[in-house]
Amino acid sequence: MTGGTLAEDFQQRLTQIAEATEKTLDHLLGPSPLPGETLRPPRFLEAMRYASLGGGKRLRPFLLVETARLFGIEGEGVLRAASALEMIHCYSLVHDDLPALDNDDLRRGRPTTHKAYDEATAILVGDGLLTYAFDVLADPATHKDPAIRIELVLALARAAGVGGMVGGQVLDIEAEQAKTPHTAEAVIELQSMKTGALLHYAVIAGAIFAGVSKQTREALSAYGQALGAAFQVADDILDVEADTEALGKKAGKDADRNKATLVASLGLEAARKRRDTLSAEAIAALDSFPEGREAHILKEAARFAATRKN
Ligand code: GRG
Repeated sequence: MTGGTLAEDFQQRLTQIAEATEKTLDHLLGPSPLPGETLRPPRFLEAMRYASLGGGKRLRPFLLVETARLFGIEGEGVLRAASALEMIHCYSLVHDDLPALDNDDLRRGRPTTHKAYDEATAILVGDGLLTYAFDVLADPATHKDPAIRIELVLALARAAGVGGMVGGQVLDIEAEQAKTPHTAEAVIELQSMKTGALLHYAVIAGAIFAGVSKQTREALSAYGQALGAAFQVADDILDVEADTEALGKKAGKDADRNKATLVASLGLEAARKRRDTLSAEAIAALDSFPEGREAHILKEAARFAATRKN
C-alpha cells in the first residue's frame, strides 16, 4: 500500500495486477509447445497474443487476485487462474466484435481482431483462448490439489457457458430482436448472466483458492453479484453518455437498436440511482465477513465499477 487514499491504493493495485497478468499471459502464450502439443502455429499465436495482450482494465484478474490475497493466498497459481479468466473475457470480446454479432471495428483503442487479421482467424482465436483457459486451470501448476483445480474448472465452465455468459448473450440477441420494450427484470437477469457471471466467478475463484467458509463464500457471492450488476449498468450509462456527447460511428450504428439496457427500461436518472445502490450493496456485503477482515480494496473496486469513466 502507498499510504495514499483508498482510491489511490486501488489504482496502484489494479496497475500491479494488470502488469502481473500481462506477464503471465505473455508466458502462457509463448512459442514453446506444451507437453502433448506438436507446434503452435506462429501467425495464429500472434493473433491470440494480439487479442489478449496489451490492453484492458484487467478488472476480472484484479478481483480474483485481491480476493485470494484477502485470505493470504498469493503466487503463480492465482495469477494463472486470473490469466485463464482473462482469456475467457478476451475470447468473448473477440467474438462479440465479429460482424455476425456487434460488428465493431475498434476494441481497446485498436482494430478488432477480425479487422487486424480476418474473420476466420478471429473465430479461431476465440476458440483457442476459450480452450486454453481450461488447459491452464487444469494444469497442476495452477494448484497442486486436483479437487481445487476441478472446482475452479467447473465454476468457470458454469459462469462462461449456456447458463452464464454465452446464455446471457443469447438472451441479449433475442431481446434485441423483440419489437417490444424490455422490462427491468428481464434486463437484470440477462445482464447478470452475460456480464455478471464472469465478474462473480472472479471472486468465487479467489474464495476457492482460499478454501473459505460457506458464510464467507456467500458474502463474497453477494458482493460479486452486486458488483457485476453495478459494472454493467455503469457500462450502459457510459454508452449513452458517449452517444450524447459525440454522435460517433458506434452511436449512429446503435441508435435504432432495441437494446436491452436499464437505461432503456428505467431512464438515465433511475439507472444512475440503481448503479449507485448496487455499488453500495456490494460494499455492504463485505461488512458481514465472519473473519472480520477489512476488505478495503475490494470495497474500493465496487466504487470503481460504478464510477469508472471507461
Ligand atoms: C459468439 C460463441 C460466441 C460466444 C461469445 C460474445 C459472447 C459470447 C459474450 C458476450 C459477452 C460480452 C462481450 C459482454 C460484454 C461485457 C462487457 C461490459 C465487456 C467490457 O468489459 P471491460 O470494460 O473491458 O472489463 P476491458 O477492455 O477493460 O477488459
